[in-house]
Amino acid sequence: MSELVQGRVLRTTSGFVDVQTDTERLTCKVRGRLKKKDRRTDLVVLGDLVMVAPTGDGEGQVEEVLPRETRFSRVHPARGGGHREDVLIANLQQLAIVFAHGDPPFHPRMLDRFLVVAERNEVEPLVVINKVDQEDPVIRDALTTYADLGYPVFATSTEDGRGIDALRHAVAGHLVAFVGPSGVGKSSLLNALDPTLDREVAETSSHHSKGRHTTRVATLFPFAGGYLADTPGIRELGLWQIPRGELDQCFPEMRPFLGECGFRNCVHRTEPRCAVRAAVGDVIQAERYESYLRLLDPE
Ligand SMILES: Nc1nc2c(ncn2[C@@H]2O[C@H](COP(=O)(O)OP(=O)(O)O)[C@@H](O)[C@H]2O)c(=O)[nH]1
Ligand SMILES: [Mg+2]
Ligand SMILES: [Zn+2]
Repeated sequence: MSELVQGRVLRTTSGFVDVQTDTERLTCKVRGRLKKKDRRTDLVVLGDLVMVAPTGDGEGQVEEVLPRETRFSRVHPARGGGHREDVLIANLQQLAIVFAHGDPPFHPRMLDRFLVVAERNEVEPLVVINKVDQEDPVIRDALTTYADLGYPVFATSTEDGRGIDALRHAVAGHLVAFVGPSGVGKSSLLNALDPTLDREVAETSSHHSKGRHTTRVATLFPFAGGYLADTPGIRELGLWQIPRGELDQCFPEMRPFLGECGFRNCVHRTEPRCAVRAAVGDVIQAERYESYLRLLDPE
């Protein structure tokens, strides 16, 4: 049997995964024994570190999946109650959440949704506000909220280059995904951050609103000394469900009050003696609490 080598999963398609080792890119099958052990579809996902046995001609077999540092999962309501999770990306380190001055308008509820998903997956969120070359007092004021919460905030412009070096420095060497509404400048930012990046990323992503993303495959691109994850489904993460009982922990400013409420399973909505509600308007901003309520009971 050939020596096992370590590699990173850069692409997954039905039945095969592309693995980048130190020296080559291999098209791999996944060992049957691994599949039997666990029938899940997220057995080997984008970003996984794996041990492969090369079988010659640029092919190989995945023998082992190394433990994941993080799992970026999508949560689905399960049949019969409870939740089911699908891991979309393994070892994701950062989620760059992009909004813009001017057009399209800032959407604080959506930013909060993205932040909650990042918190739940224990991935570092980077708040990126692009198009700072344009005036927008609304977003400028809103952003101090997020900086005060301790989130890293980057003000960037692909027009005049402001903030690009700082953002590049923050993402360098990491596995990062960019999310945010269409038109905020994600593709422009990717190109500004790493001009060697395959333009295909930029082109394909901009067709998102026309539904072309449904046919794309999950791919990692070498990016700024690390990797950029381009994953169908991740752009809709604003719609992901977080289990109700876990939502409060995804708001860092609520954490000091959890366990202080009168009822142990308090969801901080109408319960008496709620420590979280008592802090709204003080430590907890009313706008953020409003986002919490919306996520708790989506229409
Ligand atoms: N004024 C200004 N416009 C920008 C900036 N970045 C991107 N744009 C413009 O915003 C529009 C959408 O950009 P694009 O990168 O396609 O956004 P995406 O949909 O998020 O990928 C394009 O017309 C860009 O030229 C910026 O920093 N300042
Ligand atoms: Mg785009
Ligand atoms: Zn409470």
